[in-house]
Amino acid sequence: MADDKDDEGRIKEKLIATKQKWARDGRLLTGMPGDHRAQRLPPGQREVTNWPVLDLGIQPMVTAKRFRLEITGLVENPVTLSLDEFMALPQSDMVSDIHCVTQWSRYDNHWQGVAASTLLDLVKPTPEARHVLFTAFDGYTTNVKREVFSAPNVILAHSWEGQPITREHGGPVRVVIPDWYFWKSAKWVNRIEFSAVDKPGFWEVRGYHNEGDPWREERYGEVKPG
Ligand SMILES: Nc1nc2c(c(=O)[nH]1)N[C@H]1C(S)=C(S)[C@@H](COP(=O)(O)O)O[C@H]1N2
Ligand SMILES: [Mo]
Repeated sequence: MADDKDDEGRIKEKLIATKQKWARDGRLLTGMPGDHRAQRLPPGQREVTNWPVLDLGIQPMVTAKRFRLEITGLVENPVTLSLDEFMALPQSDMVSDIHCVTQWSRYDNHWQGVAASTLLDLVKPTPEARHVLFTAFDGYTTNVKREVFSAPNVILAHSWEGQPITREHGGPVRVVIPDWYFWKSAKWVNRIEFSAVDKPGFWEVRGYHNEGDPWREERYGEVKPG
């Protein structure tokens, strides 16, 4: 983690340890039976109207000069984009809800940026590329299956509600994967790697679920009952 300069904060070891314990204990699981997909609010969530900030204690300063988006691995056409090159790609607008594993949901967020589908057309992942790993400027990583990244509502966003995404929320560019819990949406994204094998990310190796579907309450992996 070469980027965790002092002015960007310190890793919150205690907070990470607490969240890891919650994962072990299965905290926040309602165990509500049935199919909840019909309702907008997933089980165990409550709606908020503010936008909480969650990070590991580091909010990297990613200037336009420093920003690079590398898309690599099992792709026909790997690219490394500057911010200008990223902004010059075809732009999309999307509206989606946020569902955080810590139980808050925020409705109707207006995003602007480059659709995942646009990036997929650009780099052309090979048929073997079943998995995607995101790496961010704070050292954070998170993984999804290729089909999750390929969903039509996935966007690499630079703006929220018509304004550039702030540093605390992951600007200049963050991932938004609305159908999954928000820990899968990497802030300050730096690298997208396509691979044949799954590479679990920061929270996934600390007890979080490898998928993350809010309607199935996929908060934690291998929760021991009781
Ligand atoms: N780079 C990076 N991305 C990250 C995180 C992080 O610590 N670093 N935290 C994740 C978690 S746990 C959540 S809930 C959301 C929070 O995004 P927000 O602060 O914009 O609400 O970002 C996700 N993406
Ligand atoms: Mo989170």
